[in-house]
Formats: sequence, C-alpha cells, structure tokens
Amino acid sequence: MKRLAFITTIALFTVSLLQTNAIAAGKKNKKTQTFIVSMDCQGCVNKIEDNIPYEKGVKDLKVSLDNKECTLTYRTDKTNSEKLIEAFQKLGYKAEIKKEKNEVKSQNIEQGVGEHEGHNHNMKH
Ligand SMILES: [Cu+2]
Repeated sequence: MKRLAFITTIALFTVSLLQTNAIAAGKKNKKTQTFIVSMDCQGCVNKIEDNIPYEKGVKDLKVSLDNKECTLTYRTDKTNSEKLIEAFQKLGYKAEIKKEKNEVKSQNIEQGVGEHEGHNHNMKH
C-alpha cells in the first residue's frame, strides 16, 4: 500500500514537471524587442506594417511613428534580431535595437535625423 502511494506521487510529480516544461518552452521561444527605425511618415508605417509581419518568425508588430519605434514579438527559434534588422534594411530603413532605459536617448534623437539620408521610398503615399 505504501508503495502504491509512492508510485502515485512520482507519477503526479512527473506529469506536473512535464507540463511546467511545456509552458516554459513555449514562452522561451518568444521574445519581444523594440527597434528604433528610421521612419518619418505614415507611408513608412504602412510599408513596415505591410511587410514585417510576414517575415519568418514574426508574431506581432507594434509601430509608433512618434517614437520611431517598432516593437516586435518573434520566435527565437525561427529568427533573431539581426535578421529582423536586415528585413528593415531591405525595406530601406535603418533599424537598431533600442537600448534599455535612458542610456543613449539623446544619441538616438540625433541619429533619427541624420540617418534619414539614403532612405528612399518612392512609393505613392
Ligand atoms: Cu515615409
């Protein structure tokens, strides 16, 4: 009788452990990261919204034109920040990972202006 209780405990423990791992794996594969993108008008936003969500591994995209920021949620087993930056470059935008906190806030504002040269989107908008 004692042995049965022991086996049941082990079985329950194993099941809960497997469930925890499954949940952890699902979360681990996803990452949300904000990129500073050299966009300047609604046309840029549209172009990004029409393309970036279809990049491999991209799960979610939020664009803030005011902050020149794109917040992406993506699967880390399918893509990475380098590939996403490349995807922005292919569209004609310079993108970089937003640094945490106020570290380089003033620098980012300066870059936002200067780096706009070479941004070329001769599209109707
Ligand atoms: Cu634009």
